[in-house]
Amino acid sequence: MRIEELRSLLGPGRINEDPDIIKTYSDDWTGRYKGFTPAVISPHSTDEVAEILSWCSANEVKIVPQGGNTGMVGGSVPLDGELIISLRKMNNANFSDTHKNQIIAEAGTTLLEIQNLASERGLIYGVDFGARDSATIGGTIATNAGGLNVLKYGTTRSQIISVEAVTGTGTIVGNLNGLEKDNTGYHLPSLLCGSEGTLAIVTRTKLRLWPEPEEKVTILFGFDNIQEAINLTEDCVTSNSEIVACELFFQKGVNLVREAYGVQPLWENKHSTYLLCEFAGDHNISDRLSEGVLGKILQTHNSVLVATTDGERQRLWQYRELHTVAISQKGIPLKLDVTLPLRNLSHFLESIDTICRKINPLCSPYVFGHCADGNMHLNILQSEPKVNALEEEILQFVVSLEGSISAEHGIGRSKAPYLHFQRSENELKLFAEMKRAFDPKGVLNPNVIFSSDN
Ligand code: FAD
Ligand code: 2HG
Ligand code: ZN
Repeated sequence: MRIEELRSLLGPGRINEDPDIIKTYSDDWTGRYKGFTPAVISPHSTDEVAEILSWCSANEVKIVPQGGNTGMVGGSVPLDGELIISLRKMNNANFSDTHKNQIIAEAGTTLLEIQNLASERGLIYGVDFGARDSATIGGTIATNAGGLNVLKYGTTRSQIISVEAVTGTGTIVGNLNGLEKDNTGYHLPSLLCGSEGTLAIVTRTKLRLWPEPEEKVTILFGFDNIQEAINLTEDCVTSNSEIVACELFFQKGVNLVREAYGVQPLWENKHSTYLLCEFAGDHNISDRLSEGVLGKILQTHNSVLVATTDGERQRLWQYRELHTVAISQKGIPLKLDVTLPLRNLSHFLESIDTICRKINPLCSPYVFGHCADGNMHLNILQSEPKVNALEEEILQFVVSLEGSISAEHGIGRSKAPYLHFQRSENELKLFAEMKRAFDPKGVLNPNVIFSSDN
């Protein structure tokens, strides 16, 4: 590989070959994917991204786009020795001159930087989740990240008004016009959301912001069975327009969070199931909550904690948000991220232990997730050596229940061998043709979404 040629094209300070530094880019957050790369390239502008990709294309050099490297499906890791292009140096973000409720951001800006900027104008960005301080806006577009507030604001796809990107040949496409209505042919922002760096590298975007709610109330419910929690979820989403989050988790996960962080037990550990609901809107939400369906439950259900201040709300959220890190402290889990229709969710949740133990009696599954979206995260500790059998059996089960094998983390490398469980042969052929149109030399993120097994 003629890295020197690329260095002379880009100028100094763009290419890092220091083994100690590039190691930190080569392994992923989960610890499951460990790659290797000759160099990490850090462009400072869209034109530089275009230079890099046109050089890669001309020389047929494969390259992996990377943002915060917090992805959960191995999509940002150079498993076959590819170059890494890191967008982290491109991290400017400002309010748009043309639309007061829009931010124009470079791809490497973190979610937290966007959220902080939005709050300067009393606005919020609709996507939020635990990795907010490292995940980048480019990475969230590439994975179409979901998170905690999809119920109210939608996934990343619903926040992106315009996008600028560079295709596999080094061609700059898109615009930053920020027009809410722009039906001029194919919609590039929609197409690139969820494309996982296989079609183009996102360089800049225009994001839609929302008015900040005046008040938030967070309520934690303890239950003794799953169906009760699902019923309450359905009641909330059908009767309350102020609900923004509805998160499900279980005592087994709370035990791990308690062990890792020493948080207080919930109702003396007597419940199996927890539902965390958050409401946001105009002042006096609590008064409105005391009316209607939810009001009855609040009056009659014994295990309810209501939080109205930021500190109290955060105290309740930590039981849910710390699951991922607490699990990682115990080992490297097999991670599955699936959606089930709500009508099939309790059957899935009640079956999962038996399915896992049938394949590997020693494995230890943890489940938690975004209940209103039917999106469950299944983290299986001690999954070795039957990882593939576990993945296959569980994902087939999800498909048989009319669910999805990837809810919000994407396909990456880890789910690529299973994409045909859900997508038809005709669709996969069309995907391959789209990939060829954007990246004819196949330099961008090889083996992500597309697997040689498909
Ligand atoms: P990376 O991990 O660097 O890359 C992810 C993918 O995007 C890769 O395929 C990469 O090649 C591609 N990519 C990166 N940047 C670009 C670009 N500029 N152009 C084109 N392709 C690019 N995800 C959720 O959806 N919801 C959650 O609730 C959630 N919670 C999380 C909590 C924790 C504690 C952690 C560690 C992760 C969580 N994630 C969640 C997963 C992860 O943060 C998201 O997938 C996020 O979108 C990845 O962003 P990133 O910048 O780290 O991307
Ligand atoms: C969450 O919702 C994230 O907390 C991470 O999507 C899920 O760790 C996981 O599997
Ligand atoms: Zn999630």
